[in-house]
Amino acid sequence: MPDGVSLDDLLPRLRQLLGDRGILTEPADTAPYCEDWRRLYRGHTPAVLRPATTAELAAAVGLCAAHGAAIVPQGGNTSMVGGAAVAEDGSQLVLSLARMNRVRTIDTVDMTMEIEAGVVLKAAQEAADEAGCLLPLSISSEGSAQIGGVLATNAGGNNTVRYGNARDLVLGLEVVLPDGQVWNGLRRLHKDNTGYCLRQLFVGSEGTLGIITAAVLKLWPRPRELAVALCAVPSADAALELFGRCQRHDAAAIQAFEYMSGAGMELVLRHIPGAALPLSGPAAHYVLVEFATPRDGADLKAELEDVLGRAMADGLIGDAVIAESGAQRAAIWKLREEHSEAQKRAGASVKNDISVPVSKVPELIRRARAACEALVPGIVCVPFGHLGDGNIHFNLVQPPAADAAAFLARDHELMDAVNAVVRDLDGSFSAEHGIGRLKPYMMPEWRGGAELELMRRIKQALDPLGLLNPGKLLP
Ligand code: 2HG
Ligand code: ZN
Repeated sequence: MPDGVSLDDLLPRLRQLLGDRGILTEPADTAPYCEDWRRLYRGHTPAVLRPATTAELAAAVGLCAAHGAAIVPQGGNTSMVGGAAVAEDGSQLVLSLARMNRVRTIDTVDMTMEIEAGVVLKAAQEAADEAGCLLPLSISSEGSAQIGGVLATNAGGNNTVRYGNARDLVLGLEVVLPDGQVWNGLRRLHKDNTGYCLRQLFVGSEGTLGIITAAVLKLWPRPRELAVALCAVPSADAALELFGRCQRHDAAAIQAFEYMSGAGMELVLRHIPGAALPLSGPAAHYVLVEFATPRDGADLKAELEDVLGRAMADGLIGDAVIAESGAQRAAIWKLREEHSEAQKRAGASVKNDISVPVSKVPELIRRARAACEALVPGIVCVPFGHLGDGNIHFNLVQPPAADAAAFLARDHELMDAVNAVVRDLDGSFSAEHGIGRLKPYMMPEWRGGAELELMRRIKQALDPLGLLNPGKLLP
């Protein structure tokens, strides 16, 4: 704890406020909150706070502020950049949103859902589905990630190509400010020009400006038809050309357009039980394309067959399969969604969540691969991701026989080499995972000058004591 913070006084008060279910202090209970999904950071905390309501949360934050105690807000703890990692020195309390997990309302006329921050994304999707609607946010960690964290990091995911990023789905927010005040901005208006757009300030702020406690999200009609295909393609250039053809065929039908490399697919097939390649053999590059529509009788499968058949005749596709059932669709998506897990099981890895203009994705993959192979011979390059919006996860797995710690010690060198290519292609060093604790050091070079200065002023105005998620986002 920072000087002057008395836990002896604060913790009993927090327990009184939140009740025994609302505070964990035993090391065995707090441990799961102190390690991130990638196992890059292992910290220590005197307490995990688990309020059940916005009022409880606000009162707890107010108490912490009065005591000068720092807080790390935490949802599903699935950050790829240590966005919810707690410090090693025991100076920060974890604030878990997990108990605030109610879907408050779904309005099928306004096509909105009001939902609490601790609802797991998959549960939110299912609730929307039961109401005949689609919540189009879809990310690989949706079985654990919670709405609050998803919004605080402005997650992107598989459907950005059609519906935008998390921020594009937010109509309203409820936020607890660093001093414990509650801002209720749970409006569900599509037009509301009444000053600064505060909700967008909090989306993507990674828990450094306020704690998102609830949100109003936009919904869409649930698709009646879905068609998904897995294609083996000869090159990333062919994948890009195929994307262009799908767009020209029917841009509005594309719900996802994902790229995978042969190396990534190989890791999934090796490490993930039940994963099987539904093609005649392995390939160097793959595309997963999904069409969806709320229209009845659209026959999207025939549409997809038509586009893919012509692309095959022109040599853009070597082999392809279109799912015939929901189970086959899920099996194809599993090959894509298990990429991170397979990579984790394969050993130490360095991740680059980068974006470039869509047209430059093939060049990015080529040049970043050359740069990394020159630095670490035998390195396994695993580019995959959201080709349709230009966001590639240019991930790197240690050479099979290498020492994991020695490989990880070179993470900055590898990330900087990839980022040099990204910069040259007018891209971004963080597309959808945020900055967290891993990447603040990159901010001055990429966002320095007036941009970083503005961010610092905003932080200072909202959280002058620097108590919310210290050490994240800003250098
Ligand atoms: C995905 O697209 C996630 O599956 C995770 O953004 C990517 O492991 C990663 O780097
Ligand atoms: Zn992704």
